[in-house]
Amino acid sequence: MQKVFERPKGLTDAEFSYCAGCLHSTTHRLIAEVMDELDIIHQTVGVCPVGCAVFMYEYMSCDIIEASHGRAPSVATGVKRMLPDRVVWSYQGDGDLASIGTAEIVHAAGRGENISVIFINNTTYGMTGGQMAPTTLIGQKTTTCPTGRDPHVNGYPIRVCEMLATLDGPSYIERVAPTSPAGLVKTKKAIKHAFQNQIDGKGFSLVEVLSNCPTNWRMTPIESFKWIDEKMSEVFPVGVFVDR
Ligand SMILES: Cc1ncc(C[n+]2csc(CCOP(=O)(O)OP(=O)(O)O)c2C)c(N)n1
Ligand code: SF4
Repeated sequence: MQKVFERPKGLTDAEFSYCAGCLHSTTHRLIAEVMDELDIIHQTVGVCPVGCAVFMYEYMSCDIIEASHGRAPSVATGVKRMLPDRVVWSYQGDGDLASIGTAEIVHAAGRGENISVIFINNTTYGMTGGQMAPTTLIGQKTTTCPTGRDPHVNGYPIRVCEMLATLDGPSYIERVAPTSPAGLVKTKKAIKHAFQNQIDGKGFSLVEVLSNCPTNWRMTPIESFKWIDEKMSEVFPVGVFVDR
């Protein structure tokens, strides 16, 4: 019998610890599929964040390094500069990348480091109980803003792609939403483009994935996909911001 669908080699046999319907799992799979297709598992180094993806080293077949709070782009920079023949990617949530690691991501992008960054924006600190993140939408309720984000008290959401796109360093920046079959195909294509850019020596790439946190959003997975498509993508529009 012909096999038409199988577990990518880029994933280990470990079971994901993510909540049901969480797009962290889907995005892991897409990264693994891209590593398979580019045949780069044995020359790849991933850098994990703090947050729910902290256990990513259990799931990926490539080498993985754990970085402390927000420091993943700096760790990835060090690895890539020491081992320029490796494909080096970081995987970071919005609490990790857009809050604690703001300086690291801005300067790695500004330097045009030849690394690929996968940025998971779920508008919340998932792992630590759903606190407000720099990407939390105006009016969105979280455990630390139970009446909804008020811009006069809590400030406005930060758009990472738009902000980094003002710099000369990045070679590729795209925001995607894997909430539909078409969105999944686009997300995988974007991740592959970010990895290929690095292999071609083009410099810094970042793919922002509009993601969900059904647990802390208090939604079913299907409701969370709808919320991404209807509410989140209004503030964080999908599209290509830089490709050169
Ligand atoms: C003030 C503060 N500093 C540091 C931490 C440590 N910490 C643990 S998980 C995490 C980030 C979680 O959010 P995110 O990066 O969005 O990942 P998610 O869990 O949503 O995937 C942080 C910052 C913390 N909880 N609070
Ligand atoms: S807490 Fe949220 S982000 Fe973390 S695994 Fe569960 S659904 Fe995903």
